[in-house]
Amino acid sequence: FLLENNLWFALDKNEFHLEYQPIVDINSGHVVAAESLLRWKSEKLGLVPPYSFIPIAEENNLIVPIGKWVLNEACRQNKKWQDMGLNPITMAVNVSLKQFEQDDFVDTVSQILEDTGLDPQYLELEITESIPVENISKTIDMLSRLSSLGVRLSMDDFGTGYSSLGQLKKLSIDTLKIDRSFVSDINKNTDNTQIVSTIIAMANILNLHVVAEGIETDNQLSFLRENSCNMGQGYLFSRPLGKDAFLKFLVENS
Ligand code: G
Ligand code: G
Ligand code: MN
Ligand code: NA
Repeated sequence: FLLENNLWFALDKNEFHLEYQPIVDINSGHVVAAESLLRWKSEKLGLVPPYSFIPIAEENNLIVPIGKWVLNEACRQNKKWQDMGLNPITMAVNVSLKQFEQDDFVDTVSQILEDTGLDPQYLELEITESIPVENISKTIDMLSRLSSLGVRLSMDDFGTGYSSLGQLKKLSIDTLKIDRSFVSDINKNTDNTQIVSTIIAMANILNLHVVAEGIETDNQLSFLRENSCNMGQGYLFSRPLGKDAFLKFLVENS
């Protein structure tokens, strides 16, 4: 209750900020994208981790205004880096199901792109496999309208849910992000190693981009490179960084 009470006022009190984790081209090491990650520094509670407050924000729909703030902030920051003359990168933003369910979600995204001046091709919306299949035609329609805006769509935590690679095409998905639980099993000689190489091979055939999440070791990186995975994210490259540290990383790895 304490957490929820404080969460209601967190936006007005400016207690949120974003961190950015680099997503790199596995072959060149260059930064190609960033994933924005929400952080809450509460005056009363200190730093509250996302896994504690995001589920609550989803339950009481606060994730809708919070998510809007995240989108705006992430787009604004990405435009700012471009205006500084840096190599343009894609900004990946996590979007909750609750946000997708709003009838005005596509308009909201469109308005934010207009307000911030960010070219839509540099925004990527990360959705999870929990997207509803009951009302699949409504979902397909909305994702296709988002795709028509020019923004990119990625499937987060791929492999942990039920969606098939075939479905991703119907959902206008451009990129799939292999869940880090599979990546961490690479080189432990489990079935998951085979699953990773198979996902990459099939994604390449379907012309989907692939990001391997949670890369922590050089062995995992070599395996992914040998299996033609294009992009990677994980502590091996960098932890999520504050905006100044990210800028430094971007300048050094462009
Ligand atoms: O950065 P970290 O590992 O602490 O993130 C934990 C979880 O919180 C991740 O699953 C991530 O997808 C989620 N998350 C981080 N930022 C956001 C956000 O802005 N919106 C939503 N809906 N989820 C987020
Ligand atoms: O669910 P999602 O993919 O959005 O989660 C992203 C989260 O994964 C971020 O909160 C980030 O802190 C975490 N993360 C990123 N790279 C690594 C990694 O190499 N190892 C681990 N354990 N977590 C990571
Ligand atoms: Mn994510
Ligand atoms: Na993930």
